[in-house]
Amino acid sequence: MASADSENRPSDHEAIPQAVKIIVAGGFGAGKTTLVGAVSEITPLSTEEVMTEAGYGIDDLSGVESKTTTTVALDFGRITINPDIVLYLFGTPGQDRFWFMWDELAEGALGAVVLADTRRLHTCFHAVDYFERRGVPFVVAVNRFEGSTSYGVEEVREALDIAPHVPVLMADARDRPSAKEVLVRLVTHVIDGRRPAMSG
Ligand SMILES: Nc1nc2c(ncn2[C@@H]2O[C@H](COP(=O)(O)OP(=O)(O)O)[C@@H](O)[C@H]2O)c(=O)[nH]1
Ligand SMILES: [Mg+2]
Repeated sequence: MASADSENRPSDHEAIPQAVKIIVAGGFGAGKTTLVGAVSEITPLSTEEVMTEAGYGIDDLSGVESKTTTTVALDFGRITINPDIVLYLFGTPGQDRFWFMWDELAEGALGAVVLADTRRLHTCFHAVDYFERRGVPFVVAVNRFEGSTSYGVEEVREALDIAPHVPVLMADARDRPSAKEVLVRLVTHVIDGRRPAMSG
């Protein structure tokens, strides 16, 4: 391995540039704002608003009726994974009526985290499908909510029809180490995917 410590700029030989954009996606109420807030070193910029009639009858609240705030535009946070990699996190707005923003968000993204809500697994179908179609590498983080059926990782993989090479892991979006582990797993997954098979 060539040592290029004097030049700290990313070169096209490196698999990962220094500052990378990561998308945090998942259904409405899956824990996106929570995850970005749990790991961010900077006060996460969030545009959380008390829900108003704007979403009445439009946003699907089944399963999360107690939720009174919603992310209007997006969550933004930053986390340093190691001295070489700083992640910039962009949470997607969960509401269906903001899907038009996804292409904008996905532009230049290294990868994505899809938060799967165990109460409403179907709410992350769109995100899984979207990243698969766009070829954006992603991991699925299964958020365990109290009182919900506790699915195992393999059950969720099967239910969402996730390809075998895509990591699916349990997580708690409220817990910093857990949320950070999800991001590290994503970065590792991206690096593995970019590395030409050169084992041995
Ligand atoms: N039990 C549990 N609750 C969570 C978890 N992540 C988020 N929550 C709670 O679920 C609610 C919705 O989370 P939020 O981050 O606003 O969801 P978002 O719509 O995806 O941004 C909040 O009250 C969180 O405290 C988790 O991993 N486990
Ligand atoms: Mg939110």
